[in-house]
Amino acid sequence: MTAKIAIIGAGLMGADHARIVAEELPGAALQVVCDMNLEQARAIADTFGAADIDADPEAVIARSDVDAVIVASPDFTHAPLSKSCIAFGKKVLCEKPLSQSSSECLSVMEAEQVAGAQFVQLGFMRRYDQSYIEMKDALATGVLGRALMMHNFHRNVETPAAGFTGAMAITNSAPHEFDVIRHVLGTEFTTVSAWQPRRSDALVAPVVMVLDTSDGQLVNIEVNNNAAYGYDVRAELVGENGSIATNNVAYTRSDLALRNSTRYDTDWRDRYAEAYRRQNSDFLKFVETGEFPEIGSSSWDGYCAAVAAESGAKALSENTKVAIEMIAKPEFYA
Ligand code: ISE
Repeated sequence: MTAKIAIIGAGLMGADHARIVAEELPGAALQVVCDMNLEQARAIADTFGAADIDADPEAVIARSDVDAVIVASPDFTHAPLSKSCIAFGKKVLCEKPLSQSSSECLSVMEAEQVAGAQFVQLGFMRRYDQSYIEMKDALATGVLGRALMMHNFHRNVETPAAGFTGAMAITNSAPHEFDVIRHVLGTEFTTVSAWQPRRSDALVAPVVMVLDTSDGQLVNIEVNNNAAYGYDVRAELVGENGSIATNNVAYTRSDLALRNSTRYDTDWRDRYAEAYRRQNSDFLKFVETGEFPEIGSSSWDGYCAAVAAESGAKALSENTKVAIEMIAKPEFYA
């Protein structure tokens, strides 16, 4: 049976999800593209052959010809739309973050628990990236010994919007690190400190965070939204016996004028293309079987990322080390 999927939000990520559903997900059909901007919805629908367009997300979620939903609208709509999907018994792949407010994440968890099943998979796609998969496997086999530290760099060419702040680097970009680090290490964060160097211009400066984990590891995260040279995400996990680092994907290297060079992607859609494809095909299995994907990110994970982000933003604004305090993990998400 073909799963009919609606995409809510026809921006950058909505368009990418529409392409994946239409071109890379056998067993799924792109049913509706929904956006307040109907022209934009029409353009994406025509490009990828969607059956229909709409401007009202709630009406789309309710439609009987929609089996599952991908939410790629602005951040503040993620939790309310996920809750509507739960109310209509539809599985939802929700772009990150679930919410920038941990209490709103709790309300999504509450809705799932009342409904008695998981409905929400979060778009923390790095869990599906081969480099992080190999890093997690290396730790699990024991070859690295006990994990001691994880170093992380997250660099964008430029900020997504004018007015982007250091706090937004923590609440909008760093949640990817918060999620994938918890996933790889299998531990929770306990404290966070945050700093920014001074730039010579008005652009937002990088944010550097240091976090402790419940298992005594130290983690550092640099988020540089104005790195200028390319999209560059790296991580190194250091164990007592050795270390493992992620590589960027480069299929070729040029040797020219006494130099060799490789290229950078301009943003995450190319760098993580395969991770998105794997993530979305796992979501399709979730829709078909009702079984939550083994490595997928749940609303509990969205809550954990939101608590870390809130604490990180507080650490930055108050220039102090902040405790990361979470509720105990509900049995429901075990
Ligand atoms: C951005 O905020 C995102 O949402 C992307 O998924 C991420 O890869 C990018 O680096 C972030 O800055």
